[in-house]
Amino acid sequence: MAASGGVVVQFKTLLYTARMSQRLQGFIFDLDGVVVFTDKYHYLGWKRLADTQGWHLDETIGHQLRGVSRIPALEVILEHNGVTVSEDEKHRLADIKNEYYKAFLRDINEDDLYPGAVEFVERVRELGMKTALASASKNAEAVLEALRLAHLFDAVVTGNDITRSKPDPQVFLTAAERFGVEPSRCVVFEDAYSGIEAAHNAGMQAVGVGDPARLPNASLCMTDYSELSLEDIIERGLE
Ligand code: B16
Ligand code: MG
Repeated sequence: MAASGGVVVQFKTLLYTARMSQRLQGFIFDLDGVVVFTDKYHYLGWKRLADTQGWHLDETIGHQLRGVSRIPALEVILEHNGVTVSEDEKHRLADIKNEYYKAFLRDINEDDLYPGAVEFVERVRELGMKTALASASKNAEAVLEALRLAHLFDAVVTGNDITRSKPDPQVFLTAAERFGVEPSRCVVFEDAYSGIEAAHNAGMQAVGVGDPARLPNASLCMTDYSELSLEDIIERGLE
């Protein structure tokens, strides 16, 4: 009994040492545009608001809204249009956009999932990594629930848990704290320029999800999860 107990202890020590030598231990996923194509519905919600107000909004401006919290996103659109409104009016307009967005959410289904994302998160978990969902969206829980994704994550941080918009690192630092991994051992998957900045501001590495031309600040960019060599990333990080 004593001998087999000793073997178990040695095995656990070996496993622990192997884990500690790994560069990464925590994988943090943004939601909109990374796990689910709800980024499209955010854009269409803003576009509908802009059209009703007679404001210009195109996809180039739309990309600047990625990852940006609700009121700051509205302020980007107002600034592009040279429009000034009161704080109360900003909240009224943002509420209207949110209703448009929620109407799109009523119909979301598995076709809205980013191909390969769920399988990728499952593999990450099988390899013993901690996983977190970190989104600026106050609607993130509703999306996770509608698509039954919550079980994939050890921690979930949403727009309801944070007070500062990306590029502030708050959303990612909160995720790291919740799943108990040092920020320097975390990697963030992000579709937003501001989100990559936020990851770097948190002292984390970042994989850009989307066109590298719009994510020049990411050290690695991809559009297909099956392109990534997960074991290499875990051992060596992105450098
Ligand atoms: P809500 P993410 C972000 O989510 C979206 O990219 C961004 O377009 C949106 O304005 C923001 O959430 C706030 O969303 O209005 O639903 O609270 O990309 O951080 O998952
Ligand atoms: Mg996003």
